[in-house]
Amino acid sequence: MVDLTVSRRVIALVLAYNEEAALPALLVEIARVCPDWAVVVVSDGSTDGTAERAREAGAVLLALPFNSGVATAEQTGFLYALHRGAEIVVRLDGDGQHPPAEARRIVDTLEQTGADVVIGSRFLVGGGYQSTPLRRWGIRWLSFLLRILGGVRITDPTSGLRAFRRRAFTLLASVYPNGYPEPESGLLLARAGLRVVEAPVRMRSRDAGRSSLDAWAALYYPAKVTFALIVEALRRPIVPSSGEEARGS
Ligand SMILES: Nc1nc2c(ncn2[C@@H]2O[C@H](COP(=O)(O)OP(=O)(O)OP(=O)(O)O)[C@@H](O)[C@H]2O)c(=O)[nH]1
Ligand SMILES: [Mg+2]
Repeated sequence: MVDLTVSRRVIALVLAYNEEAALPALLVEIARVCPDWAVVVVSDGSTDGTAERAREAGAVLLALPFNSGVATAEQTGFLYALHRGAEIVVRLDGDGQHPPAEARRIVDTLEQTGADVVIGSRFLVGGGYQSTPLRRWGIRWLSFLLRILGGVRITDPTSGLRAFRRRAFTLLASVYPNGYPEPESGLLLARAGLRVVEAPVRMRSRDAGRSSLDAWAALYYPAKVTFALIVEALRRPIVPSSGEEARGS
């Protein structure tokens, strides 16, 4: 068994819902490429062997009793990282689409640039998995909205491959958008005055398990997130250092 819990400075946060097919290879790859990271898998109500595969690989398993969605799973990981004193959290998808070597590069970018958050973007250099044409259309629309609503340039706002410094995940542990959280959290962080930058990454296509986004969700997603971004832009920005848990009304 590989020891995936050696360090608490950097936590690789792996979100996994029914990913028993892809998870073992991903965990072996993380241990090989990033042996100095602790690895935490959040499985909320997976009905397959996801939790067992995480345990067998030696990862820390945060198992929630029922399915609560990506946002709750991610926030659970942030809370864990906060309580374990981690300095950096890097999020990877449990379906293997986020290569650990790319995760390592965005952590390096976080450390070198002093940014609070680094988002891995598939569109800065091209290559690798770039999603379907319909989804790319939605991504471009959300990117445009983020620019006009928050003045922030995020070319890949739905990317889940992200690295967070403690200041950023402390804030997100107390305030985190529900549903499809990635674009909205980018806006929230930028409006809170945190430094959000992008770095080029290559992703892989999903070759095992099932996507949580069906054709209906691909249409519903941009509509729901557009509304959520507008509401977020109208709210008072969060102040990270004092009382971010209590947003003014
Ligand atoms: N813990 C947890 N993880 C989830 C949940 N929903 C999705 N995930 C994980 O989040 C990651 C991203 O979800 P995907 O369904 O792959 O979404 P996507 O990568 O945008 O879509 P594809 O490109 O079609 O794979 C995957 O690793 C999923 O296992 C959930 O409810 N709970
Ligand atoms: Mg995926």
